[in-house]
Amino acid sequence: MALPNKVLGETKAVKDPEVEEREVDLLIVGGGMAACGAAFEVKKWLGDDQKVLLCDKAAMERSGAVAQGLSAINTYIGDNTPDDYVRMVRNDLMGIVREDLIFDLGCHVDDSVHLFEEWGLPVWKLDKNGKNMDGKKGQSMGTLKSGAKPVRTGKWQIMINGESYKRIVAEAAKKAIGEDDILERVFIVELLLDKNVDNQIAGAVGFSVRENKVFIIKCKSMLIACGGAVNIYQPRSVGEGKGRAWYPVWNAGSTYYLGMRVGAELSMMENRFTPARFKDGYGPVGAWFLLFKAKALNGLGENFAASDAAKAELEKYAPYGTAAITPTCLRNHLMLFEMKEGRGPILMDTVTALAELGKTMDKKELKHLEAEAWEDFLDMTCGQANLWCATNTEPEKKNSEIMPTEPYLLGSHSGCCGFWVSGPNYDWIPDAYKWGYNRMTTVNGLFSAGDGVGCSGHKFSSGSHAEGRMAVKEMVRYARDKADFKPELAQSTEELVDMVYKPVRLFLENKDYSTDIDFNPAYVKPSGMALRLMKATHEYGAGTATFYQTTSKNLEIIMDMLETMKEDCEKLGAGDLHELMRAWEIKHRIWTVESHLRHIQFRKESRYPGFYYQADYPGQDDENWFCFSNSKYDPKAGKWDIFKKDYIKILPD
Ligand code: SFD
Ligand code: AMP
Repeated sequence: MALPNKVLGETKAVKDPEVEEREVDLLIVGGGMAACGAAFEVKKWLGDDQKVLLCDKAAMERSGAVAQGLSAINTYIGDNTPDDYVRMVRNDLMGIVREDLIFDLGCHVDDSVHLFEEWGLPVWKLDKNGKNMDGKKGQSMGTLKSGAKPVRTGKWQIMINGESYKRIVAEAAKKAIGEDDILERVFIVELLLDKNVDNQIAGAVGFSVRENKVFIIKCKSMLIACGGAVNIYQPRSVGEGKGRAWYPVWNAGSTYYLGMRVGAELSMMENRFTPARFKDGYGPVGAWFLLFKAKALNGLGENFAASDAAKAELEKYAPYGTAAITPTCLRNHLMLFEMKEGRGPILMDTVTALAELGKTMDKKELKHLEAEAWEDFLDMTCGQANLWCATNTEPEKKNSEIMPTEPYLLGSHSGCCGFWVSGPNYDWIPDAYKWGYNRMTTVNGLFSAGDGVGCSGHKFSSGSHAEGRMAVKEMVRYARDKADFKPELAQSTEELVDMVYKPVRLFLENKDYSTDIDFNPAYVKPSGMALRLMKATHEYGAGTATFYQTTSKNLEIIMDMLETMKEDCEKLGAGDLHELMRAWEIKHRIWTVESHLRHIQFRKESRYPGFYYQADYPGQDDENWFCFSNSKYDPKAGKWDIFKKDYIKILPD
């Protein structure tokens, strides 16, 4: 498949695309960490008579959140226990989590990390004197599996030289599943339920972003692992920097959209992740806080997190706020508190941190330390290193600002929105948490992993991979148990093609009516719709414009705006294949935002201060809200239902 010609522009869309129909037992939608885990694992369990297919909207070598690489693996249990992992996640997410899912993940995640190392990912090690050995030196210390000690950033995180992390993981995945069972550059638009069997997944429809072709794929079981939702709120960057974000810009909430549209129950969609990041470059802060032991200072140069005012603030959120490790949202809350009190901006004290570490180092070691500080960004957010160059920032000489970014929706990092899925079939797991197949959503045959699985954050890259592996085994079992089931679609091929190519046809029919192809009374372009969504969330949906605060009235207004946006999506126009993808992405984003805000509206408290605040319902109300909030869109009736679900504590404190 040829790449679009840069001179001629993107591949023009035509009215009547080719159609390719396929039928498999298992369909994996996505090609990121979770999907690569599934692809690596699937053929070990698949019967000779069963078929699998993986569809990624991009190219697996560099798709998803790990595209640019990462400099740490944030979940490696090692000498810790899965019990402690559950306690850490529970505390970080303010108490309401699915302990069964987290424990299960904690039992399996290290095996994925061991595989990454076996496939060639350099993991930093400690030498016998406790010194850090990175790159090849780290490899010479032996493998984690054989007992070598990793360089722990924090209790759960280990350092890697991870620029090529995704390539390594994708190579193993591709090799295991085989090139013939992969479709790259195919964007999945909608999932399809079975015509005859109620609440049973039967397939998906999508299109190639490289050639005019629609794919209709039937299956018995499916994994949706399309990552989180990015660019749903106006980013802080403007002008030429717009589009810059921390999480992967190409993940448009498809996971949530695809599942919710066929009626899969969602949980904790109100939970968002508003990460603190190096301002403007989005460089992650974990390595600086944990490995380099840097402190964040307020504008007066004070270590505000250690102040009495901060302690008093945290005590309001006990037991989480007073725990040994302050939850991520509350760390943000403290930053916002300082800024609102007029003591901003917040600075990462890189100068003192490097000077302190350098005290016991000779010149060569010191140079190496400085290189590591740069590499932290070069391995995963190289734009931040560019920004340091552009602003003459030498971290050993000049501190850098950090700032809470715009919000993201995800279930694998320090957030926990996603699907309500079945836990594994252990006797200690309450019946309300399991319904037969581990990681299956409430739609039969439809599974998720990584950012898609709700109520169990802090999986990160390694946990998402492991969860994909866990889910796919159950998918094979499901498909085998349903050997006699023959998926049948309710829609005809023509109806499906009409739906997918509607923006193209609308564009082609009307494009000559106006003098500017982007402005036309008959259609709206996706780029305009994206700006419209971002303005609305920014101002009314607790974006950065209002310091992440919203009110009941604001929510009422934005819900109304979203309704109109959804109506107007029927008039999206797309002239090329890239634009067709943008048209579908914006629809996925709008629905995802709607579910997020519906949940915020439902939960009458502010459980995650620092991530968002409801001014009418400040603080936490454990008496009424120590429970999950779940929602379900009924595809037949076109109606939403949103309700409480009991939280069941499994593991004692
Ligand atoms: O520093 C469709 N993450 C970190 N994890 C770590 O372990 N260590 C770190 O250092 C991490 N940090 C970090 C991280 C992410 C990013 C962007 C940065 C820094 C800058 C988090 C992990 O990366 C994350 O947890 C996992 O990648 C989540 O895995 P998964 O599989 O749930 O999502 P994905 O990898 O993004 O993959 C999504 C895939 O879906 C495809 N896709 N395909 C078909 N049709 C559609 N409609 C689709 N929509 C999307 C995508 O192409 C992709 O293949 S740090 O901040 O802490
Ligand atoms: P980040 O770079 O912010 O994505 O964080 C990477 C990892 O470090 C995650 O597991 C975070 O939970 C953790 N982390 C980041 N900052 C801190 C901090 N100040 N204290 C404890 N853990 C942190």
